[in-house]
Amino acid sequence: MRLLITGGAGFIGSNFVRYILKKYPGYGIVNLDKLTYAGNLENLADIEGDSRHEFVHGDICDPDCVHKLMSGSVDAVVNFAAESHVDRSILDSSEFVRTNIEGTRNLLDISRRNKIGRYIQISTDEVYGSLGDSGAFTEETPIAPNSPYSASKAAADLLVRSYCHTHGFPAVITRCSNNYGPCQFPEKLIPLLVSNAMSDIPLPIYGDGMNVRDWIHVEDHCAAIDAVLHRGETGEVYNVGGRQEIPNIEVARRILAALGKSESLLTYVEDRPGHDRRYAIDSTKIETELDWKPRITFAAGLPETIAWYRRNASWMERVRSGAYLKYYDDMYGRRKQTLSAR
Ligand code: NAD
Ligand code: TDX
Repeated sequence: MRLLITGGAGFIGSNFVRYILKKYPGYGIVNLDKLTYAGNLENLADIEGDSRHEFVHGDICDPDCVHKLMSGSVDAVVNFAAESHVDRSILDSSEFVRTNIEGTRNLLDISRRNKIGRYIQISTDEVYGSLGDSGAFTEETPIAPNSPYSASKAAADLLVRSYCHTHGFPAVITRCSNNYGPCQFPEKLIPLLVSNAMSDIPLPIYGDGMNVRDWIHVEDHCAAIDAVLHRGETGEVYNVGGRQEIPNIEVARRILAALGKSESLLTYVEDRPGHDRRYAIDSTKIETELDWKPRITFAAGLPETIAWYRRNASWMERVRSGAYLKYYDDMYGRRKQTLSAR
């Protein structure tokens, strides 16, 4: 099988590329990524030179680029490419609308024209909005996004749904909860707190710290996407969650304890505007229909993830300083592949 993976230089996408190459030695991957601030070729350094993986620097909104890639032999598309950070969407939503909505539309149209056999839209639990103290999102929960980020993801989901309904387009949507693991950009809670704690910088806790997220290790998310890619039913939505709901302040305390740092680093800061209070995912459908379940507990996955960031302190340092952009130039200069040369 030959996959077009978009956003494969980002956090989840790069983990998925690695997951697929390891599990399916016969598969080929075309990895299309714009290399925004969040895309980092260093996340793929360990598979450099693997002929089964071809990196293409490009934009999912660019019809010519996407068409050229799809008119080769692509069997399935997995769309990770997105602007993914809620706080950034509050400051400026324009790139979220462009990439997350227009980019998805472009992929859908060109996939349809090229008769792609399977399309997976990587969505998020945030499209369902926020929960009170009890209950969990099911696939039947009405969509009620609260941030410009989640609104753009919900709009993309609705486009995917409409292409399935109107054109019989073979798409499936996954909606996953908060991921953690190696290679996550340190604007997101866990790598940000780990990085700050390692440098004895205060840990910013929004509001009262009691907002709850359902944490899933990125490896478990990759396994869920694998299950949906191979066994998911066209037109369906599959929720994916870790069944590990934890308030933010508790996450921060566990990180400090794991690193042997003082809780005096905890610093309550002004709340995020429109901050969703609680997410929880009911993933019964994928567990029963596709035989998937999360395997990595937060108790095991968090220390392992912290250990990864400690072992890769130079990765973190380069990402935080912006020096990884130089790595782009070095790596990309060597591996540059213009579409016209393909
Ligand atoms: P990320 O921000 O780490 O990576 C996004 C990647 O997309 C980057 O490599 C970036 O360069 C690329 N990209 C951005 N705009 C692009 C464009 N126009 N064309 C091509 N590439 C582009 O994000 P992530 O955390 O890995 O999330 C991946 C996907 O999973 C997103 O769609 C996100 O909405 C979804 N998701 C994330 C989480 C989470 O906890 N991180 C949870 C559920 C769903
Ligand atoms: O400095 C911080 N302090 C803090 O208290 C940051 C960055 C976050 N927070 C809080 C806000 C949230 O309640 O921690 C929680 C997690 O925040 P993020 O890491 O920004 O994630 P979240 O807003 O929950 O969204 C994430 O999960 C769903 C991803 O960023 C999305 O891409 C994904 O769709």
